[in-house]
Amino acid sequence: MSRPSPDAEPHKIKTVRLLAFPTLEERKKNLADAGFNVFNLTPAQITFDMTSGGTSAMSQEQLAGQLVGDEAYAGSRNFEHLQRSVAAVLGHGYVCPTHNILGSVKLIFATMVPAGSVVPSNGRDRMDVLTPRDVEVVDVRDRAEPVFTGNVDLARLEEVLKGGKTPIVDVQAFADGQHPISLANLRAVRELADKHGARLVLDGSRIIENAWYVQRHETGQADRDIRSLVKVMVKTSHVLQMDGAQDPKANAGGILSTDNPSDHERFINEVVVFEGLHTYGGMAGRTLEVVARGIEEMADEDEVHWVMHQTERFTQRLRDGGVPLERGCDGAYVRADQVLPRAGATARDTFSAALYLLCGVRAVAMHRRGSEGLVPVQIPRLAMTNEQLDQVADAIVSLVQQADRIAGLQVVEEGPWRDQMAYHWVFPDLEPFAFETFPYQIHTIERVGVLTRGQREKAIRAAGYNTFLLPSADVTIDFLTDSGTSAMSTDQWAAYDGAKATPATSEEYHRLMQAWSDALGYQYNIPTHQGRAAEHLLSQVMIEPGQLVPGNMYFTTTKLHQELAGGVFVDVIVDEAHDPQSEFPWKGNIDMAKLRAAVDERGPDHVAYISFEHSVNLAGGQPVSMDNMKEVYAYCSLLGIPVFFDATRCVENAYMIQWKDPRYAHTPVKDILREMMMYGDGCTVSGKKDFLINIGGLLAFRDNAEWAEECEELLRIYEGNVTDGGLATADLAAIARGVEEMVDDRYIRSRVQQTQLLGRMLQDAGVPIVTPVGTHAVFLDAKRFLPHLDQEQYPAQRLAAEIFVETGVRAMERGNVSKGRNPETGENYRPALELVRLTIPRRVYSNDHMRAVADGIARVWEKRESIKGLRFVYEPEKLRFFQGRFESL
Ligand code: P70
Repeated sequence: MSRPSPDAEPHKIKTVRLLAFPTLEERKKNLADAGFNVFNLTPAQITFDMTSGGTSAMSQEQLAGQLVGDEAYAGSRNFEHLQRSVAAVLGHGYVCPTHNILGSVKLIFATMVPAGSVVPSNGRDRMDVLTPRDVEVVDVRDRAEPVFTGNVDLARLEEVLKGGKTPIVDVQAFADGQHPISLANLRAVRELADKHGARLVLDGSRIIENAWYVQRHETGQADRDIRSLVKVMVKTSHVLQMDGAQDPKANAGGILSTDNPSDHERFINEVVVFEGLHTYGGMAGRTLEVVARGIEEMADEDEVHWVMHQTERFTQRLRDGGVPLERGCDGAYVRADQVLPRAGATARDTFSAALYLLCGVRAVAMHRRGSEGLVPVQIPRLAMTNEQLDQVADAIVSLVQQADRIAGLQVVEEGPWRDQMAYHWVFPDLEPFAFETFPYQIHTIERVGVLTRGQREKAIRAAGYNTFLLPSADVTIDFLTDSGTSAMSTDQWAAYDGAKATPATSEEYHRLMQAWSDALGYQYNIPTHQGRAAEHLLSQVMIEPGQLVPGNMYFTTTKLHQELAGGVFVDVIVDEAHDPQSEFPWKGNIDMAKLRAAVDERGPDHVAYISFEHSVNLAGGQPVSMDNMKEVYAYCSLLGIPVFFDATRCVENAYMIQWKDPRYAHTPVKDILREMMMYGDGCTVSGKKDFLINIGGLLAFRDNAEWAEECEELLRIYEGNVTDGGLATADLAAIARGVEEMVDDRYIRSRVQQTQLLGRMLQDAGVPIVTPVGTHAVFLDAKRFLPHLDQEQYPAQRLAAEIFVETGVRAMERGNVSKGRNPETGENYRPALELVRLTIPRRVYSNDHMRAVADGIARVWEKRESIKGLRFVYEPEKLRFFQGRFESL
């Protein structure tokens, strides 16, 4: 098939689960406590748990489905949904739910396979549970077949069938995770089964992966989509069994489906004995729903191709690094016996223990002890980025290179099952492997828009060439803003769900007060519904009409509220901030000379306060240096002028200090932030950015009770109660957690470095951007990008539209359109900076997304000369950038 391998996830991250990074010392202790058997470790002790069963990231629709499980004993609507999705996707008319794949196996054997039967199978991994059932399982896998290594040796099968003791033929799609079967072979098996009166039972737990393999490698199947291949495979079997925790991406559950009413009748009469009733089969209602939705979604072509691309890439990287392995459909199966020949019978568990010791990754062979020396390193579907997988692969490569330092585990306790094993070990002296990656895994995904170029052309015309007017469902990668767009963590959701709502005082309020004062060190903390609400209160309380408010570049809402209170904004930012090509590292700084001049001209009494923004948004996310904060504060406090921070992006600024100021290189961001905040008297915050929440704001004062009281008075009038600021109790809980997560050094480093990465890739392609790259966004310089367009032709507006058409990326114009017209002359302002902002939401996109964006914009850059300007067809008087509409010149 000519389909190119995908360049980035066809989805964004909806919810993250934070990862643990145990130190080497902790890993040693954990291993010893676990009897050196990594099966006994828990996820809180593990960085990456490389197993695919029940560990997939769900879609947001599946997650939502958890809450519509109707948990009825009989005839639940979730069961009806399951019937519909099985019929639609698998094509079977009857379905019997089971608690998991073992439940399905149990029903089949109880109803169809009498003791003493001979069961031919192309898989080995069910031997553990089949042999104790007094059946003989015969391996009929065709070892001579090079491509479809899961094919059944038909001659051998016929031989077995002729013995007359074979009621079912057991065929696994992607047997043991490693061996795909061809459609032609499956059909031939069916014919033989029919001829000899046996049932073909297909284990479709990995049917998606098998369908993908058929599409790629079987003659004549390249043009069929995954969905139709899945259906054909299912319809070729008599009975389908499926593990809900594999392809349907649930955390448990299973199904048995068929078209044969009498087989179904046998299942449902047996299900009551072992599993539950035929309409829930041992699954919770919510699991039924998640499985039903998972089956509906699992054949999504783009998603399947992404998952398989990840697997191939991962395996290839291990191979390139010299790791002996067998390829799997869900990861790599490492030949531990070849890596650690001296370890003998304990090679697999020794490999697992050594890998955990090296880097905190768990890869574990489970079930019964056996002779095959493979350790599965499976990829939890959709849950990891390529970058994380690359690093896991590199860690394994490093382990293999150090293999001669590793002695085998010594058995202390044993049993037939792997979980019963316990060992002694002398820790080998390994060079540890440290991860440098997002400190979270993907917990839930949200599918993104997948319009064609032609459809996007239509969409942008319909939106009047204004990216604000595009429906987000049409957008592939949404870089409009980093405001309110963060992915929440599962801990935040847990706090959110656990909050006890009240319009009065809540535990969540107290917790939030504690979190804020821990993070910022301020005594008086007032919640608001978002940033501009805090700006409103502060401006009303602190500004007397006619007073100056010097600040380091304006922000729209901030300046508006200062002006509504009668203040006069004066820009005292350093000159370098206005130069998109200056490499000055602290372009957010206040120019002391400009500040002194403003104060001297009117006298300190006529200055309301200093409006001091961290990581200055409109300058390009440019940081303020610690020295500058100190100097401004030292100067102002002598004169009695208060300093208030706009601390909306204070953590990003703190990270820039850690990164760029050698004196702080080893200071945790949490401590840098506390020091920064000491050089101010209070702050306003739009919590929708750095504070990792979707709604909320803060107004805080370091120690001035009087100001706080006056603000609270206004808060009661305009916002809500002093104990919620107009926010839901649940959101208070989510903010409190977000404030703890935002100062994690790994997190904030990966956040800002992702922005840097995008900037570097664009620069490498020659695209003109504002430098140095700031913290939350990369700004394209539209004047240099489209020099043939006059500012009256709105080059930044057109560029943003063009980027959407070429790439599906939504950006925001920050130039002539945003700045507006001079009310006196009616002329456009023609600002110095004519920019397009690519703003990166937090924890939402992978670095592959960044690469896709950079490649797409590079394509626009290549054809820049053909890009024409725009003219207004509808121009609102105020804030015209939100609703304005254009047509192409
Ligand atoms: C953005 C957003 C909001 C913001 C900010 C700073 C430094 C205060 C606020 C207001 C949203 C936005 C707002 C107006 C025009 C365009 C976009 N910035 N201070 O995308 O906070 O939105 O919570 O009231 O950046 O940059 P809030």
